[in-house]
Amino acid sequence: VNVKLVHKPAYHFQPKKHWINDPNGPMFYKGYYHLFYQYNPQGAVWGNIVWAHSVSKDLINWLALETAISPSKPFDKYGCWSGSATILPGNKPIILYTGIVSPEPESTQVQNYAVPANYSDPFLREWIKPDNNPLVTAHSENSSAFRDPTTAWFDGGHWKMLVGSRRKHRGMAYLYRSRDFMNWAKSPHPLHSKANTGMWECPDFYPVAQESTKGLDTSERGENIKHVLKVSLDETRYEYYTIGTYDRVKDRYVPDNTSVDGWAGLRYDYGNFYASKTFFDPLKNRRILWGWANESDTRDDDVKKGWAGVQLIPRTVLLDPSGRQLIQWPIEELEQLRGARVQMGKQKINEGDHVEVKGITAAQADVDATFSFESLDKAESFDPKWMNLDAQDVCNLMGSTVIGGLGPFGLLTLASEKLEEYTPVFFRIFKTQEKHKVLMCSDAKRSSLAKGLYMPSFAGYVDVDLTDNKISLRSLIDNSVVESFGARGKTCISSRVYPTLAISKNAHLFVFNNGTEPITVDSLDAWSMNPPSKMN
Ligand code: DQQ
Repeated sequence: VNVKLVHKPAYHFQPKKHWINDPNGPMFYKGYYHLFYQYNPQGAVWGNIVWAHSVSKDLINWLALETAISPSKPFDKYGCWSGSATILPGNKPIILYTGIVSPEPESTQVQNYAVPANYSDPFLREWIKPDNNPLVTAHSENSSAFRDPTTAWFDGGHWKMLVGSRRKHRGMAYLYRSRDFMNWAKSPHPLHSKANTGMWECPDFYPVAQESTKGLDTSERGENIKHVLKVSLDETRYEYYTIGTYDRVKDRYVPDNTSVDGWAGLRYDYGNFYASKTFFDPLKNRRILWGWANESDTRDDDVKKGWAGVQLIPRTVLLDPSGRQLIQWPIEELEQLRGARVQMGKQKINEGDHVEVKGITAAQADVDATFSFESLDKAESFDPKWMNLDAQDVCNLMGSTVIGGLGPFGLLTLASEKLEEYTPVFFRIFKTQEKHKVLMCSDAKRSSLAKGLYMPSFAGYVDVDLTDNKISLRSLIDNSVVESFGARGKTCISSRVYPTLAISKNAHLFVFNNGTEPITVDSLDAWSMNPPSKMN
């Protein structure tokens, strides 16, 4: 076994070696998707950050290009941190990014721009950082907490963009406006802020359609549009989003009263997913979300492996018809990597059963299952004490081996033959006063026999009514990645796990049920996943 490579994802986006973090400046230009990302060209730990660059025709097969932006000028001498791309009129991309102008620990931050050297090159290989940089410097803002400019939107007269920040412990997104994209003025108040959330990294702000499944360009205006504001919370390393209304005259954003604004807010992903960013894809009229998953082994492991960090599979993002949340789904292009396929016929899974899904490479697979049950009667009651806990704490208490009524049921991914190791992805359905509550878990607790790993019981609730007594689960398994989508993308959870036995050919996949109520697998399709080829 090659210890360096055994956990390396095969079909998730990753450079050959070294450290990667945030996805930056995703965009579509002249037939190609571009992805930039924070990268350390010198090692497998964070540092020496540049913008690495890859292009693709389908978001799956990639070609790595030269570094796009790296420290060289006074305005970015100590680092080229995260930022975004905007397509200006005449199909002219421009990048806004954070430059670091003083060494740690201050790491003073300014906002810069870069433009392509040659617009006729669809790969946009070479980027220029003009001498009138920086465009924006901090004044009253805290200059050590002032970064990650968004894609700009045009309101008819002005370009507007956000920069993430904080004032003491209040997280905020400052709004800047400009007529010419060069001279920027800060709006008298932030677009939005929230007490006790700390530094807002990588804000993202975009419109979503209320009565259509089309994604919207960032500058789109009109009827039946809501807005999404997502922030990445530096202190806990998780993100939350709200859905709300944007007043483009007052330049204020107000979250709906159905959206919790703060630590307990909705998350794109209840697992390992951070510094995400969306972009509008004009080719297929969709909005696509990129998110980064870091490692959850040790820093020493990363140095030994020679690589760290992965981009999760890009997801299309839509507003749920309820208007209360988003729906995410892996881009359809992923399906081209599906190889050998197995199906499980309708099958009953009784309490204590686990049934193997054979005939695929279980360490690299795409699994899509729908489970059904006779009724909700047997659901166990939800302990009111748990109302004050995170879903993650409830999953930690009520794990996959704790017998329940309706559930726990789901998949045992990356399992060793005798179940010394496994990462269960499952549902557990509770009765509450009003109706019921559905918990979804991706529990790394038993994922590995190795020591020193971070093995959290990630979990989120799923807002479904279950009137048809059915719930679906899709998991993308990729050696050390388990990326799962509950109820067709209502709740998503990504885990990073490092089995010692359940690796390569020795990894297994099972369906299980540890609830007293029998579960039926209505359908289950599983595919071995091929690695992408280089872009051709
Ligand atoms: N990563 C970048 C910052 C950003 C942080 C530096 C989020 O710009 O705030 O690599 O992961």
